[in-house]
Amino acid sequence: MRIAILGGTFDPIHNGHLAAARSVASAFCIDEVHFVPAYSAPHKQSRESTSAFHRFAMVALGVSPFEAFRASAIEVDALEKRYTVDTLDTMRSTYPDAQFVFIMGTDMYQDFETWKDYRRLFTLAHLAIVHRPGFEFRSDLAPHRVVQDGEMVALPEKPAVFYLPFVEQPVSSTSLRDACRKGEPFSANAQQWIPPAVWNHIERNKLYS
Ligand code: DND
Repeated sequence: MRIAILGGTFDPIHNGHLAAARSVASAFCIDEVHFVPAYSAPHKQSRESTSAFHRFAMVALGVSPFEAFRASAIEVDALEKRYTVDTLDTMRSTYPDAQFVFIMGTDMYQDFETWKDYRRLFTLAHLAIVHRPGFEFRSDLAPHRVVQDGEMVALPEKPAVFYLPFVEQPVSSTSLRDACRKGEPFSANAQQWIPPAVWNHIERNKLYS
């Protein structure tokens, strides 16, 4: 089985996350994509983020239309900060026969050396780095292969790094939160980037107003 993992704060999840995950799923013939909301992301102050429970709920609502997508509670269940290296170790013991692809945007890959045990991360899973507009891909960190749009890639036995330059999703959770706070007409634009069920959850719980 091939499992892709998209870790994030997801405050909120948006169509850019879903599109990036779909691109990776089709390039690598992925069976399941696990979206893993952080209880408290290692690089952020937790007071900056919406409650982990609301963020998990939004992820569950956002992924539900997609059969291969899952909302994973592995990090929120911990009720404390979890590092990606620990999450991957847990996933590997839960699914001993699976191959893993960890997805991240070029923004996150730029500071990858600051992640806990980043060298070991290269050995625990394949890395699929998706282009994020405004953030250049760092080609100096590790040998990598560039994946073309529409290409189907056979995963090698040994974990490798792949770059998907064709992902083009000009959106961020920060700008969506700001637009919601400003109200109309900004929030109407934001709504186009947010799955309808997630939008309802935000509105009913006044998450960003
Ligand atoms: P974010 O806060 O960036 O999540 O966190 C990403 C992941 O990195 C989380 O799982 C963290 O636990 C992990 N992390 C960060 C730092 C240190 C360590 C771990 C460590 O273990 O030491 P967002 O919700 O903002 O974004 C989720 C993902 O989606 C990110 O990879 C981001 O780059 C990507 N993304 C986009 N990709 C393409 N186009 C867009 C995107 N918007 C977000 N428009």
